[in-house]
Amino acid sequence: MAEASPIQIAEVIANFQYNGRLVRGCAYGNGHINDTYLLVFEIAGMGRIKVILQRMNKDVFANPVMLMENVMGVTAHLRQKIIEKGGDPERETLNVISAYNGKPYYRDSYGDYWRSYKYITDTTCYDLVEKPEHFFQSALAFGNFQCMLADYPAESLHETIEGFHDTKSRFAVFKKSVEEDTLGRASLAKEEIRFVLEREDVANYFSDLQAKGELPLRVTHNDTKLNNVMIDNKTGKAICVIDLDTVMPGLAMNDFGDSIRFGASTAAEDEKDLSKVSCSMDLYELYVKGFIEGCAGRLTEQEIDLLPMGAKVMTFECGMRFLTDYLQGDRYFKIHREGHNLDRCRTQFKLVADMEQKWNTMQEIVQKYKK
Ligand code: ADP
Ligand code: GN1
Ligand code: MG
Repeated sequence: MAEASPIQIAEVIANFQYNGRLVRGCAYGNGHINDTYLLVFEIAGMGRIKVILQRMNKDVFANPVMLMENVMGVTAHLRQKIIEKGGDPERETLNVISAYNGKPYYRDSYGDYWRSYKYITDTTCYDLVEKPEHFFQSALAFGNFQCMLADYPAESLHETIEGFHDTKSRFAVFKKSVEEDTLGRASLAKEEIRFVLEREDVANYFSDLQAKGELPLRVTHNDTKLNNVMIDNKTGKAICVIDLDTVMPGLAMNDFGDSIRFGASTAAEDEKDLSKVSCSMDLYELYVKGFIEGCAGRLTEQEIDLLPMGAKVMTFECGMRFLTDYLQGDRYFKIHREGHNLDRCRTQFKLVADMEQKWNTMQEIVQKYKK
């Protein structure tokens, strides 16, 4: 999507229920999907207030109105749970700021959809684990998130992205993009393409079990990157899970796995020096412990046994998605340099290969925390 112009952004700001004088506005965060801005308002006599403004990616989310229905429903549910536990719903879940038309979004004159959240103060989200305790905290938070949504009416959720973690279908799309090779990039990624094609069984693993009706479908987050959880600057606790665009029925193992592929990696997702990339078993173990604890006894024995598979499948799927996007001309994930998606897929495949080496250890660790 082309960048929003200052005139477009001004129109949007004028249409949200903000108070005070705008003193600052800038692009914000490291998300790959939406355009995020931080706005600072000065309210006479009350000081400065920050808010988040986001343009939803309409190429990725076909129906932003339904998406916001999900967000409103899920945040209302979480708010109730947080209040019952004596928590602070202003900081522990996202809070939507309405537009003047009363809706939780604004459609601008260019046809783009925007939404706004209260800024969660005194927190940080990390792109790499700086302190292992943060990663443990994020595991508790994502486990707890699933737990709080265990009684959410799953049938009321819209599927915001069809087949989001249907790895089997994604494999088929990948194969097609290799065959079509519309940009002639396949010759630049021969090794990576071979890596994927050799692992069709990984792509099919959960789909096959699901087809047999063996896996429970839960309300899951589906995008459990470390930078989708806000860590309190003072206490170091993970206080709020954000980026609720993909909350949909899904598999517990995938929420676990997506966190591992990002947070247990010893390097950034787009690191070019692959010698720096591996899956840390210390971080993996911390996350296993935290996630099982956060899920508070809700995971079945089979789900716990399949956690390592979740890590492998999600890492493989994400690498395959980056590679597909590279082959199709970088239309989905935001890129900041040429070959960015190719670099990203390489780190994911390096992680998958490393997990294959460490497979027995990964299984043993999980068994250690199975009650
Ligand atoms: P994307 O889907 O593009 O990843 P996110 O919703 O994750 O978009 O937002 C991108 C970044 O913006 C986050 O990683 C975080 O740094 C910041 N952010 C989003 N919502 C808030 C919020 N309510 N308070 C503080 N920071 C936020
Ligand atoms: C995207 O939105 P963000 O940046 O938190 C993507 C995830 C990928 C991730 C890879 C809606 O997450 O599925 O795993 O990039 N989100 C969507 O970093 O596609
Ligand atoms: Mg995000």
